[in-house]
Amino acid sequence: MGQPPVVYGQSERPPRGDYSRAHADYTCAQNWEAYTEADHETYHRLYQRQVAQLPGLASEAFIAALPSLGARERIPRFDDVNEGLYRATGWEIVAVPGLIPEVPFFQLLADRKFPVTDWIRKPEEFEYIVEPDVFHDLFGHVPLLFNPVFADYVQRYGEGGLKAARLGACEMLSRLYWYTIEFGLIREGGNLRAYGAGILSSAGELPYSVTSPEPRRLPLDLARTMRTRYKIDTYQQTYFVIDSFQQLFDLTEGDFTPLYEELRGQPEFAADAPANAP
Ligand code: HBI
Ligand code: FE
Repeated sequence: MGQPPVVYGQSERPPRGDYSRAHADYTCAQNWEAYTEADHETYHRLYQRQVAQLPGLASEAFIAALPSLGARERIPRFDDVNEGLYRATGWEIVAVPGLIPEVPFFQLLADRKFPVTDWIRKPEEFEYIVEPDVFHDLFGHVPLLFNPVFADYVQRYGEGGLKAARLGACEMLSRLYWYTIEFGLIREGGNLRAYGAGILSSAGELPYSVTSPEPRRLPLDLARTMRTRYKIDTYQQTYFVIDSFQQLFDLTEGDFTPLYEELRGQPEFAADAPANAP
């Protein structure tokens, strides 16, 4: 694994991670001993800031599962998280050096293994990083993997990804990932809440996504989601809202092959297209 992979959404800048540490499936050992006191301090500060604003903005399922990550003061050992996670849903987290190519990414999800980047941002990147780090991957993604229905959705997404790769439909399917697992909103007991990891790990986008009058919030619709472009360097201009994790799981039950065929002939929606755009 000498060469770092080229993955979607990345700039010309080479990725930060050291991919020579990775096995053929892109996983590596979590280099826990290498974290410095400053690294743990960065994690602690990010955690504190985020946890303080979860009530009223984050999904109850997320809030309930967050303590399963362990003490907030230090970057957890992934093996410790796995004891509880495997017991809860049969999922495990595995360390990776950073973003990995789509097919190995989908394969890990299909095997109920969630790849978590093991390095943490530098203090000067506290507010914004271009690549996902351990705070985004762990704090943002892992709590909901303790939810059985959501966990099954992510596995099925991985299986669908392997199929989409064979059909040349990864771009369409990646938009579903983006608008659900990364930036999804859910209606819980009549209230809007965030469940997407990109939102939950962002201090600014968490209140913005739930309360700002600016962005569009549309009911999740597979075809619309797969046709809607997205921005990776600004808050989202469109969010898709679900009513339950069961809805998400049920939506991905069928074979997407005919849908991909149909959508190939149709124009895309801009990231900020109005709800009734043609
Ligand atoms: N790799 N580590 C990592 N994390 C991701 O979220 C990720 C990835 N590689 C590819 C990828 N996401 C995207 O293709 C998703 O759209 C599926
Ligand atoms: Fe993510």
